[in-house]
Amino acid sequence: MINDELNNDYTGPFFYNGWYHLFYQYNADSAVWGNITWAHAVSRDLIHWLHLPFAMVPDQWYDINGVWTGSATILPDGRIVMLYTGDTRDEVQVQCLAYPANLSDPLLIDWVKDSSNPVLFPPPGIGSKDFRDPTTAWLSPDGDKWRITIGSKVNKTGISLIYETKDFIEYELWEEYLHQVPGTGMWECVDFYPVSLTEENGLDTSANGAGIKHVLKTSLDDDKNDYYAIGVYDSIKNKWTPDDPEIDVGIGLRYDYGTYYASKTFYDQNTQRRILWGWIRETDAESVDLLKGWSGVQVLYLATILSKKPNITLINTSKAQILLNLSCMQSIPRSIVMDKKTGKNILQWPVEEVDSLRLRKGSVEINDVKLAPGALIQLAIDSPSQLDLVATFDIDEEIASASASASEDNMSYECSTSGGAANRGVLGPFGVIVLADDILSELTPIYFYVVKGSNGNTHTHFCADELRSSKANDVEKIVCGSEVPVLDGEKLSLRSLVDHSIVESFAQGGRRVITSRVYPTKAINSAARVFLFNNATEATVTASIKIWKMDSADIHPFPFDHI
Ligand code: DQQ
Repeated sequence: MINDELNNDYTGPFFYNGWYHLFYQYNADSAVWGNITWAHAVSRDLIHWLHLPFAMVPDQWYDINGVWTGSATILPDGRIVMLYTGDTRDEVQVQCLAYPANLSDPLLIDWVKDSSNPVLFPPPGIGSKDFRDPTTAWLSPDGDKWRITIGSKVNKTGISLIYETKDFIEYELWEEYLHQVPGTGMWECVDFYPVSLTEENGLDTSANGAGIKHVLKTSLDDDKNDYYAIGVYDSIKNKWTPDDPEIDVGIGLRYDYGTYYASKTFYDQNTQRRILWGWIRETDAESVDLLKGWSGVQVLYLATILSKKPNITLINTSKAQILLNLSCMQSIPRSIVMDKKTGKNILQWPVEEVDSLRLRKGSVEINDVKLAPGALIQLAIDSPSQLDLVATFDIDEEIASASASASEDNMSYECSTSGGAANRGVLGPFGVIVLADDILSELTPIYFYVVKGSNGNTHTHFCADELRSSKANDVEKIVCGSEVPVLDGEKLSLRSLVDHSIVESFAQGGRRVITSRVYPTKAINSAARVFLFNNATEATVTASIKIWKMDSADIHPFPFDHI
């Protein structure tokens, strides 16, 4: 029997003295949520990780029911401030302050909770269970105060409270909210950060002014998805306004149209990037998680378990569910920039360090292959469960115009209600199939579906079809995706990172992203296959693809007693 354990949100990331620090919500006692502790890991390069002792455990009256999610702020003098939510012995959500015990310890192993904790209680009018997940702080315009925002709700309206502080101990509540959106419910893990309209680099959280917009992100407790919007932050009024009220936070764009929640960014001052991580939850039944003894994708612990207990059997999941390899931790870290071409969305892209895992030997490249309607081409690659794959697709223009009226009835196409890749249209679906077995009894297609109306307008959808991803019955299998902007002259492009039972797919340079959490039982390890396909009824598609086998990341366990 292995130890039961659970991982959820990742929390408080930062870069300091040459090391990336990552903490995450962890339950060492069970595969279901509870007893939440801060586990801690460090990396030099976001790829290879060293596991450290727990940073904080629930051991004070103000966090005895859980050391919940929080954020780090690095002060100009080099001190690190960690704000987190404690769940008190009476189950009241309060904000607490912690910091590294010894800043000269390069790994910052020991953490101290401040003696003035808790530093914030829920204010009047806010429910005691609706006050959590403080953000990284940013400076007020005159630079003398720090500001943070904390998610909450009033009735069904999701809100973002603003506090000001000079010392992170005494706080003043700003009268108005940073933002609010009716009908969106509790806002968890709010994130608020600037993006540059002109530069390629990311920005420090306090940056503001000309050529800068702000992204506001919330994790909606009611539907377990992360939504963001781009807007303008008036730092005098402390108000953020979305560029387009129709795609406001919680009702518009998602970071990821698959399984991705409780994400958080941090500014990496080392490389001037804004980096995003998210938690990939299980989509099987909780009873199954209890049987198998773990849940939540967190590579380090699985690696640790397996190194100590190589003969364990993971119930129901197949070995394919063991994510020892490519992923760094949680989701693969993504860099975030504004999409300057559309001006309407951010671009998310796997951090370039991931490319260092690409193995030159055994990579496959095919250029300009014609995929006729109904085409299916298997790609000969060994190690097909652990891949980085980049593909472009071009639809034969003549057919696309001739077919305009035929596809008119499909203008209301949506990935989620489309029936998946088996459902044929005039101009789609086409794309790649990963984690397939030889006879295609299991498969996960990642694809585009193009619709062209009689007015000549083209709509392109980017989808991932989990419907046949597993023979197992007790796992969620849906079709996910979204319409994706494609500008004049652009080819359709996708990149998928395949890691045994997770496929993170990026369309059009990261305008849309889908993380598929799948549970193959046959298409595992060397039995998995990769295909190019075109299931359109009329369009021929020209495809080019490059696939790299990916090396495994080094994950060093710390010698914990409980393993
Ligand atoms: N998980 C944490 C909370 C947060 C939620 C507790 C989001 O702080 O709101 O584990 O998954």
